[in-house]
Amino acid sequence: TPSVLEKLIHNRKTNKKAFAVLIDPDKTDAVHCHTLIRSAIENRVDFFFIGGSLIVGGGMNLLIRSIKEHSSIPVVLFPGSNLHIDPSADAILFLSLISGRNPDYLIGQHVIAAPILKKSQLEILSTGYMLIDSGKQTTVSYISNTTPIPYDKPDVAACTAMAGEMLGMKLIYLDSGSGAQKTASPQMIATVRRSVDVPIIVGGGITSAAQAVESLQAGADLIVVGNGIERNPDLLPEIAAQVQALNQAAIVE
Ligand code: 1GP
Repeated sequence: TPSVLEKLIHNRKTNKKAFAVLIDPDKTDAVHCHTLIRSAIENRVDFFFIGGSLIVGGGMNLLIRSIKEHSSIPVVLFPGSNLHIDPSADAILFLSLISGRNPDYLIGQHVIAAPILKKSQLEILSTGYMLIDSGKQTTVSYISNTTPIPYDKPDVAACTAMAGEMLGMKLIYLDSGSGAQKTASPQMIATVRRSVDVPIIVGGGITSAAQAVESLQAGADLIVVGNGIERNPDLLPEIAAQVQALNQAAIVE
């Protein structure tokens, strides 16, 4: 199987879109998790993202093992700190919070994590992580003590993404924060898309299939949905169907 990055780059070249389901270990119990995994397999979800700003319970390893037991969908860690490293996953988003000016989240956590990651088999995905303002303060912005990029400043987002790409980052993630009232605007996504070549991940506040399509058509390569599916499990098949329809259309073109 191709690595996560290879798959995203290949998708980008062939104009194919991908869909990741975000699971917060604190918010899922075993029964709920099994239903979610089954639904993800049936609907050919591309990736599981595992994470949260705070992981209070100790359920991360159990969650990953239960996903691995039942499916071959790649598991990507989406860590809130270097306490959230688990070598039983397939890959980790090595996030540098480039929208912020807090050195700890730009490089500090990474120095501590590096020797642990080096020993693991995890695929390291160097990611320029950008928080986008969504009206109210998010947990990530509070915990990281950083200011998000203003919602209506696509140029700031574009220049930040360009700098990230020039620094060698392989992915750009536009995140409005879990449960955000609004996702990064299509205009911002499109501006970033025109400014960098690397795959773009968009997440935070996607609660309908229409919104997912809007972000993908604006230029997102991968959308991440957590809260929306937790609240309404039917959203998973709905979004998956739309992503497949877009990918069918891309083949016909
Ligand atoms: C948050 O991008 C993710 O970091 C997903 O957010 O839970 O709002 O879908 P939601």
